[in-house]
Parts: sequence; C-alpha cells; structure tokens
Amino acid sequence: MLEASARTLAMIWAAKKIIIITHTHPDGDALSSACALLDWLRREGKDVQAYCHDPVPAAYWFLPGADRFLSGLNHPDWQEYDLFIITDCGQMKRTMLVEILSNHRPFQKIIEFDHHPALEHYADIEWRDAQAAATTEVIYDFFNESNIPISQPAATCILTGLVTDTAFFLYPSTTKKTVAVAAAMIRLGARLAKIKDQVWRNKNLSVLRLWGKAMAAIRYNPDYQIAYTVLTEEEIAASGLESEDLEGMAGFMSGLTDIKAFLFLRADKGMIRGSWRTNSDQVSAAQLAGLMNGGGHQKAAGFSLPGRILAQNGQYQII
Ligand SMILES: [Mn+2]
Repeated sequence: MLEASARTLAMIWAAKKIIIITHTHPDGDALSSACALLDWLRREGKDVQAYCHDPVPAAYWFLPGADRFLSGLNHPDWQEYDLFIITDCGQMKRTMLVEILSNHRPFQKIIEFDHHPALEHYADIEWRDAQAAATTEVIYDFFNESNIPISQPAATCILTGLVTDTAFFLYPSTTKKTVAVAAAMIRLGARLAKIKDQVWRNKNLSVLRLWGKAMAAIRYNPDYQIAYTVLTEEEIAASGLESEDLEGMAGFMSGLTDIKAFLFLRADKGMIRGSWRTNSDQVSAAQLAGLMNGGGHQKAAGFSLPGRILAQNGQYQII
C-alpha cells in the first residue's frame, strides 16, 4: 500500500480546492470518516469543505468539523473543486451526486475511502478494505502508512466510526485489529465514555416508543428462521421522528436468539427501506439485500425500493 499512500498524498497536495463527500442519511462512520480527513487537511492548511446530502444529525454535532458540512439545501458550485474525497459510500448513488461525479471534468480527481465490498470502480484511487469494521479503520491505515500524525480530534473521529459501526464492538465485524486501533485512539486522547454519551445515550421518549412499536410488531417465520418487523410511514410520522432516529434499531433487534436473520422494513417518503442483519455465518445479509437491488456487508446490508406499506388489522400489504 506504500505506493497507494504516495499516490494519494501527491493527488491531495496537488489539489487546490477539496471537497469531502459522504453518504445520504449519514451514520456515525460516514461523518467520522469525513471529519477525520477534514481535521487533517485543515491542519495542513488545505482549502477543504465537507458535504452530505442530508444535514448532520444532532447526535454527531460533537464531531470536530461537523459544523462545516454543506448539505443538499446549501450545495456548493461543484466546478470549483479539483478533488473529491468520498467516504463510506459503497456505491456512488449514495452520495446523491451521480450526475456530478460521473460527469466530472478531467482536472477533477476522485479518491475513495470505504469498507464496503467493491461493486463499482469510479475513483482514481480506492482505499478499500471489506474486512475493516468501519471506514475510519481504513482511514487509520491511510494515516499510518502515510506517517500522518493523528491529532486528538482525529482520534475521536476514528474511534467514533469504529464504535458506531460495531455497536461498541458487539457486531461480528469487530476484529483484533478493530480493537487494537480503538486502543491506539484512546491512547491518543479519544474518550470512549464521552463518545458513548453522545451517540448512544441520545434516545428520547419518542424514539424509544417507536422502537417499542417496532418490537411489538416482530413476526417470526419458522420455515426460514427469519424474524422481521415493519413500521409504516403513518407510524413514523405520528411519532414526529425522522428515519435517522431509527438508526441502530435493526442491529438491536438482530440480537434475538434462534434466528438466522432479521429484516426491518419501513416506509419513508414513497420508498420502502429494508435492513437485513444476521449473526449467522451461513447467511449473507449482502446477498439477501442484493435480491432487492441493495447491498452492504456480510452481516449488515440494506435496500430501498419505491413503494408503500399499508397496515390493516395487523396485516401488512406492500404496494
Ligand atoms: Mn461504515
């Protein structure tokens, strides 16, 4: 990877104006991976900005640089940038910038940092490790191989990505390396308890009641040993919550014993979103999601399709 590191650094040093882009409906790893790079590039005096189609959720405002994100409502002039750095996206469409990225000018370069399996190749340089528990683990590798010192705020970002993508080291994606990188970040001043307070203990009563509703509706299919639950658009709207408040719910429910996989379906603005989770080595969440044109990891994957969910007398209908 030494060569990749030298090429990446050369591309970054040559860039005059950089924008770091992460995925729509951003999670902790998406934002942390962008913020870790933002912190480093700002220290280096680069002209750098961050972008996400959706605004940064309140739970992540503590991340250094979270206040510097442009969003879909306030989007930049894309022609001004000569380097796009994409983090945690899996597929280009998750940036919501397919038009801009696929029609980029020859002087505009793309670097990608990701831990999703490769589905497409559009970047000039890809830092991809599908075994990594989080994109911030890949960014740690890049910093490490490039001899870039990791600041205390960057260490906080890297640790936040690791703990949010593994539910504090509980998910099977956690490896020896994940824990070793986390320990190194704590040595550099990242505070695990503080991160936990920000990202975990942030569920208000409405969130827990909506989770309760989803849990009460869990069904079990004994033929496939699959459990699933559904939230309709009306149920989500009645709670006054947004789809970001449902983050973590599928992972939590996959802790159910004696199941091979868990499917969480919910309706959101004319789309049906599904999250597959599995703790079984015989089941691939990525393959299950792939049946619906989605994708992701072995243990956690998702899809979204146009449609609505109707509920009547405890029965669900998808249209
Ligand atoms: Mn991730």
